[in-house]
Amino acid sequence: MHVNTADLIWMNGEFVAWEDAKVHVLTHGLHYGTGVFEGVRAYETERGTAIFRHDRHISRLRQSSSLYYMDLPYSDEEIRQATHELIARNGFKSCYIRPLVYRGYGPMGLDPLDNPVDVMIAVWEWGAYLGEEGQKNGIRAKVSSWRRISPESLIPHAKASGQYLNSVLAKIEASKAGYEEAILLDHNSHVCEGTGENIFVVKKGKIATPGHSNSILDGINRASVIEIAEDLGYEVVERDIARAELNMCDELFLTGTAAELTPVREIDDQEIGPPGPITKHIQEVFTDALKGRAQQYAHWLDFVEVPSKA
Ligand code: PPE
Repeated sequence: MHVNTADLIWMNGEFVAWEDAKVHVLTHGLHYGTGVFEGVRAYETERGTAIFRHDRHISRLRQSSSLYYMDLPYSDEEIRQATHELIARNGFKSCYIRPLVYRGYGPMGLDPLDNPVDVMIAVWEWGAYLGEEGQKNGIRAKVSSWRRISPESLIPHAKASGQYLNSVLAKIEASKAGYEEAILLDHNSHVCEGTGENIFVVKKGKIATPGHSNSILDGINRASVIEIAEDLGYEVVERDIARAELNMCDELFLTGTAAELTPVREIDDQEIGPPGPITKHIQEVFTDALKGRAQQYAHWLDFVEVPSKA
């Protein structure tokens, strides 16, 4: 997917031109994957540009940093303000936001503790991650031959750069085989998540999603969708999900910042069907929440002052 460029990127406290936002080739994170990041979205709403659950994303960024022994050298408020200014100065009404905290240029070798902790924030315009057609009518997914990273080797709860090699392998396998997304099982062969999305299974009106001990990334949209579903009166349980439940369910959908809520209409060449009533119901309210049309969830929005571009 090609990146739509913006004018400016925020790097270690400064706004630099997109094409000048460069690092040294011996940057630690480039060699060893020692970085953590976030994926956040800002939407155009009637009351202006709003960042969805910004506080949650910033605290997960700090949590991921700390799990990898990095001290985030900016306060939550500094990160928040930098993001606001970046969106405003790039003149975006809606965009994807990518903060990255990484071990920078310094000593080589696996002990990173003497390397600087560098921080950057980039924003760009990013459309439907799994396609507009997919978001509307559902995607075709395949259970990956790769297992999701195990907590015995890495930290599923951290959104860490190096850990994404696991998602990259699964994504390549699925796309080469002609599917839009891969679903990974955890190290105990229970359903875990997509390469960049959490997963929900609907059967006989009840909703289930893998829990924290299933090696998931604790998705912010996952939490939002659980809250919305419960508010709508649906029962949501977090539990182990067997692989076959993916084939036997009535409805299946994914959630994530990039993917938002994307239904799955086919798994391993078996038809689940077009998006069902529960998926559509939740998707509608969730989309309203993202776009600032749901008063009930207005407290999830962090508004940005964006002057119109000169
Ligand atoms: N699991 C994984 C592995 C994951 O990467 C994401 C987000 C989620 C679950 C959902 O989390 P949340 O966004 O908090 O609801 N994936 C990000 C990266 C996508 C990318 O290609 O880069 C995202 O959606 O921004």
